[in-house]
Amino acid sequence: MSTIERAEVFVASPGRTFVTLRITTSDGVTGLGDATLNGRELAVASYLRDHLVPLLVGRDPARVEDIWQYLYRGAYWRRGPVTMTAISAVDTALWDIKGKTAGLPVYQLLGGRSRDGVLAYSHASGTDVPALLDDVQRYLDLGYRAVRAQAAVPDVGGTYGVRKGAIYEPAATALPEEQPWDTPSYLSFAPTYLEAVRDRFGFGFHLLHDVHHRLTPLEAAQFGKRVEDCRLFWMEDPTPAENQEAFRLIRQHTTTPIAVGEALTSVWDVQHLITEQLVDYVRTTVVHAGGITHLRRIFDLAALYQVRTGSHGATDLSPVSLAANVHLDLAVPNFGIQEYMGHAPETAEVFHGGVTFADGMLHPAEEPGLGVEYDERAAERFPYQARYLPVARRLDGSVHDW
Ligand code: CS2
Ligand code: MG
Repeated sequence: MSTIERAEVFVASPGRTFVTLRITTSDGVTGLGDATLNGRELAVASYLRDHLVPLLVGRDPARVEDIWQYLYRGAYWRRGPVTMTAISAVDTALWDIKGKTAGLPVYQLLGGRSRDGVLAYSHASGTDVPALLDDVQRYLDLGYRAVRAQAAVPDVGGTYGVRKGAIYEPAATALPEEQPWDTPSYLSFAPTYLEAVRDRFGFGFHLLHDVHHRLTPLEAAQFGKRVEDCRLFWMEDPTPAENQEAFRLIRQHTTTPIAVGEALTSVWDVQHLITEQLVDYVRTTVVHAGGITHLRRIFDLAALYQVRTGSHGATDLSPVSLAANVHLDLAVPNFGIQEYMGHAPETAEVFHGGVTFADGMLHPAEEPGLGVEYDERAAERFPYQARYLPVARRLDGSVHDW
């Protein structure tokens, strides 16, 4: 019987920081897992190195479910982003190994193809409306059939989601940047630029928008109602989701579809949202919601309530978890859409292989496993750089949700 011989944790910053777990079996088969938690990455690296790796060596790598249960129930202190991201990385690496051992791409182990490709959306943004419209045009020209639109709010300074360089990366400073936020200005301005996008480009593609946890339930209801004629594919994270019941008020006032979940890490964190049909898309991902093993449970629960998937896919999710998500996206019956922002060129120097994009769709690699390899020699050229996500403050100086 093959056993887990070693598990290594790599922390490097090729274009941005990624934490990567590599498990190697006694047969020499390797599997990769993404353990990146933007702004708190060393906590996960330590959870893996100091607490999980000693428990993995010597185990049977084929026992994916048993190891998941062992790590989840055995922690006693359950759930939360650090614990679940660490478990996600182990789980993803074991699925990679299982695919390689079976000689099959992971999607074949998940029931095979349910669709020809995985619909993707990417991020258009601008410091003003003309710049946003140019960026939407760019993504449509690249073949995207779904585009997210975000623009800076005039006279309020830093706004969520506006790209500064080639790749949108919010964790950009050695200490948290404090960005101003003003809800009334956003509520007045954001609907106008979403309308401007529809006025310019029509309704022949999916338009998405990320509110990024910034509104109260009533403000979110106002916003959703105001943009109904824009026919958004979804408004994302309209209000913080700790109180899942808060979404009922939004639901009562608007038919704009709602997507929630990128910051949620277990089925219990989205259970009420799904079973009460308070959302239309669940955004949980392989890297933060317990790996393929747990994410497929979330997606199966969602399918019972006609909630579709819409997994997170920002630059802080590595090519490993993006690949794993696309394998799962290809197979699940209630797939909705997959976020895909691409990565910096330096990232591709370290992570070889993964998903391909063509004609608005993503495709996993066909080779056994997940189809990604990690080049640790190349990673040595990109030593870890601590970076923080911004903090938002209202104009009166009080902290707001970033
Ligand atoms: C955003 C993310 O992609 C999204 O929908 O919410 O970019 C998010 O801000 C980052 O992943 C945080 O690290
Ligand atoms: Mg988001």
